[in-house]
Amino acid sequence: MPDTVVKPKTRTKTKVERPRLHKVILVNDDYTPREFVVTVLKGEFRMTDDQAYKVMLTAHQRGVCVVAVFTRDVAETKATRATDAGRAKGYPLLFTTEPEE
Ligand code: TYC
Repeated sequence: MPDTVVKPKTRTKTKVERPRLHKVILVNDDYTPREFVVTVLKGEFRMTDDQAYKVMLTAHQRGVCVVAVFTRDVAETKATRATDAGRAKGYPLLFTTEPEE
């Protein structure tokens, strides 16, 4: 009788998880002109005039507004660029990021 050869039946399942998305958040302040906020939103986040105005107004009225969600790198880069655009003009305009739940 030949020895019984037991082949282990294992399967390797590769699980790829989607990268967590991060929100870019616009923070209100008392000094940055509304029109400038709209210009930055349009330039950095490819928004229409209408979309940008609504986001600016929501931040103005409620204190903050979620602008958009991206992968972490993109969210951080855009938030930094948009904040720097304000700083270059001497405004305290601030964009922050936080991971989505
Ligand atoms: N509050 C500013 C003003 O009255 C306008 C503003 C809106 C600034 C949104 C920042 O995130 C902001 N001039």
